[in-house]
Amino acid sequence: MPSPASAPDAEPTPGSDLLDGCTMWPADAAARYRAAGYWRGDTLGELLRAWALQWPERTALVDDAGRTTFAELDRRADRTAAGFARLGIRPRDRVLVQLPNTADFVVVLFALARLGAVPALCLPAHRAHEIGHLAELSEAVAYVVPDTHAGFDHRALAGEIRKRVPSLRHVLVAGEPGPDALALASVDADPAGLPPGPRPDDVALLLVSGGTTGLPKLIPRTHDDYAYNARTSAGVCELTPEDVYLAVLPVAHNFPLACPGILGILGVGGTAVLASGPSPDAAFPLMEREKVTVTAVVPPIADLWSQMWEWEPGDRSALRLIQVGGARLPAALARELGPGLGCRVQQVFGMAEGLLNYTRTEDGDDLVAETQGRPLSPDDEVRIVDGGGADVTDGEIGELLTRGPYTIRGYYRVPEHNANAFTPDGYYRSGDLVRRLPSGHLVVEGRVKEVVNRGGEGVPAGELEEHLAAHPKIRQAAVIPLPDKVLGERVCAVVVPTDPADPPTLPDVKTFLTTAGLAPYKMPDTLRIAPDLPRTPVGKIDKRTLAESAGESAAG
Ligand code: OOB
Repeated sequence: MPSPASAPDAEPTPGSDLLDGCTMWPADAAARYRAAGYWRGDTLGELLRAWALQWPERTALVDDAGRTTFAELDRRADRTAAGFARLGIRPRDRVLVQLPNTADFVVVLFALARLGAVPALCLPAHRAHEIGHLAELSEAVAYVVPDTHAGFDHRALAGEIRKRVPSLRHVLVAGEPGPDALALASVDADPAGLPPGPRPDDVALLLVSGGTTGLPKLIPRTHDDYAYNARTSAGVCELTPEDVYLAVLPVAHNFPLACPGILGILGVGGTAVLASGPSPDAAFPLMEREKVTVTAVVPPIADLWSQMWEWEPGDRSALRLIQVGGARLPAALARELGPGLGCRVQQVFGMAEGLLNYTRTEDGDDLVAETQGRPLSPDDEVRIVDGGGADVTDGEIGELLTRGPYTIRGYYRVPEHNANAFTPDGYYRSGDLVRRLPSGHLVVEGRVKEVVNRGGEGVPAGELEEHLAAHPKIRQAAVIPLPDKVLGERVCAVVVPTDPADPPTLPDVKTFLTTAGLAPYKMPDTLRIAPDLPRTPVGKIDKRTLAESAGESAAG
């Protein structure tokens, strides 16, 4: 009898027809998540169908081009899916999607989900370096771009990538396609002949990892896990059909997409408003016009908004909740923000790899100001470990490891990296240094790699940044290591002053930190005053760029 492997018509083993290069949950964990009702056997495409049947005439999306009802979104997703199929795009083919915050983004996402093709969600700010890498890694067959965005011609970038990456057969342009590409609007066909959709345990999308070091990685999220992520997040934020969610961060990012973001608000029959960006110019008028009730920002935007709120005209009083996450929110700003904006504040400590922590409605002011929340799911398993991998006691700082119903078990197609990024029993090593309070809330103290090794003593950058941000003359602070002949590394604090005409001095800062009770070895050795801090595409402090420029100025 031929062995199953060599028999041409052998039945595939269950799961073996899933996207290659992905590590999925073991069968017992998957069975548990289904039994607990987390994974409900939904696909994103079917979910949209159900929403459109329930609320056909409600407004699903608002963008610069106008308003889109749920029925219209459903119809556009179907027709675009059929258009992709007609181009020869098949289930499980990867498609790079690099669209700004527009209804087109949402249509393309659902269209690919219906077809079972897999979008890799690139940020508008990604350029040839990242896109080329992601295209090669995923062997993408198509690349969807805007014509131009924020003064950049994406068609030229797409042309360049197509020359470099042989798998890339189609460039689809939202807007004017130019000579060598197709208009996204022409990706349109009768959906009657669409193939059957994907399975709930299929990969629905690939998120791009948010690290500021090395090339980005792709994060495979399944229909089941991502639907749970969005639905349960909507529950924690108490979203209702009356809510209006404003997306100001790039929607390819997990936070505005599904925490609860666009998918969460659509799932309750509410409206998603897509802003071109987070500047008060772009966001504030939309907040007034659309009576926005919920939005999500990164801490520097929260800071900017809190400074601008009372000076900018307009009635934004419908806002009831501002979610802040992506980087550490200084406690002082967390306390100012709610009274300043006249709404509730929620801290969100999340990662594209999965685990989400939220502060809850019932949490008191101190928990909301001083912690980054607690895990979303009762089945989120969180371990906090020391350098040797042993669990620390509650209150001690250690590295957060996690696994659960919406946390990946491996990045896409990087087995060597996965061997270190995950423990043998499937925990994701987040690289985040945290401590846990008795209530289960987590406090983020920094990154494992962002500990300045000062002559053998470890100074966690995050902890020092938090203390620095509490100084009245400091608006924002970032702590980086500088090379030092004696100590190996010394502590450099780069600060944006509250008043540029009256910046703090190093002795000022040291006195302040000493009064706050900080250990002498954690004092900054160098203080740099900067007008601003470099940012990643979603607005986190870009420490790599900062360290490079600080290194150059230290050398020069
Ligand atoms: C979110 O996702 P990513 O993948 O861009 O970045 C994840 C990393 C975390 O590992 C942590 O280092 C940092 O960003 N981070 C925070 C934080 N939220 C994220 N650090 C301190 N305080 C926080 N509140 O950034 C993300 C994904 C979903 C929801 C919210 C944020």
